[in-house]
Amino acid sequence: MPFTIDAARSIFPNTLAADAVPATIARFNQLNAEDQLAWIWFAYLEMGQSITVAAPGAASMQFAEGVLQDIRQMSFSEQTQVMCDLANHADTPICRAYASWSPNIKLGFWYQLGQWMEEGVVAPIPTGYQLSANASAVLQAIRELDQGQQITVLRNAVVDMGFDPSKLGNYTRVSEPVVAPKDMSQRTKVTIEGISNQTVLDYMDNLNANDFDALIALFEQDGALQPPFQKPIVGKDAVLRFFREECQNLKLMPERGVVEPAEDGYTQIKVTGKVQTPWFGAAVGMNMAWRFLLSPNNKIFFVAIDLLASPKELLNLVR
Ligand code: 45D
Repeated sequence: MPFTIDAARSIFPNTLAADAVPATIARFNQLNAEDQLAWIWFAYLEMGQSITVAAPGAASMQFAEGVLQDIRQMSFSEQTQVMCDLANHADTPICRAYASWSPNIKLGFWYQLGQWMEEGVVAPIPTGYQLSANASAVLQAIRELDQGQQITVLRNAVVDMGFDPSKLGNYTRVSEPVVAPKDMSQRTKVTIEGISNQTVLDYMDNLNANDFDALIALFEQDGALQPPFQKPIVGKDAVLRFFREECQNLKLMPERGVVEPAEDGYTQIKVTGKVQTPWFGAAVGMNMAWRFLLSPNNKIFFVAIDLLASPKELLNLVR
């Protein structure tokens, strides 16, 4: 076999990803739990002035309902303890439940807590809370990112909280039910300047239609998908599970691309464009690249999805 997943990861090496995102997360992780919670609160408040969550119903919350109601009944100091435990990755029943949830459920959970903090039902960040000097510096760092990068930092901060899922042993993963694929009459077709490859066009259209069965059929059996700032997810079964658990209701708006032959009959294709998440809708268009490596029979052997460093990168199609 000519290509390994590892080799595939470095196609189009000139693609500049938004390294500021993991850098900001790394600095955030150095803060203590109180500072982390206050930091997210302030970042979220500031962002809320320019972008608001478009679809609070983006996650169906019945799965977190039990834990949310338990927290609602607690005293302020118990609630604060729960939030600190989550930031500290502590080993508690709530932190374990949290670890079993999909990212969308985690986001919905915090969205609800944030609402309750505003309403005074859940312990707020104390008025006049003074961020440490480090936390203030990290807050300044997120201010300097574009909106797509800001929401990615917040998302990743939330997803990392709770008990470490790899230490859970056998557990039931909790994610939202898979919605039915869009009706054929409701589907749209993308057009990508410079790209007529049907696999790439079908990838975009099927993901936009939540048609994960058609989508996964575009992959090689041992194919892989690498989400932004993550390691590749390898093999059709794992990729399909990822689509069902984490990729509902995205809107992909690819703009342009380039096709080049690679070794041994493979083809590499880079596409750039925007992606919207159901949480923020049209309010935030993330600048993204897809780097595809297609096998000789035109199936996806590898695709990396990158959050780009700047809008300028949308035009960077060079190898
Ligand atoms: O701690 O082609 C409080 C793939 C304070 C699939 C709070 C993709 C205390 C293949 C404020 C209460 C998926 C890879 C916390 C494409 C506290 C593919 C709350 C890409 C935490 C294109 C904070 C998809 C809150 C992409 C409520 C790139 C924060 C999707 C909420 C990106 C933050 C989606 C929210 C992103 C962030 C979504 C709602 C970045 C949502 C971000």
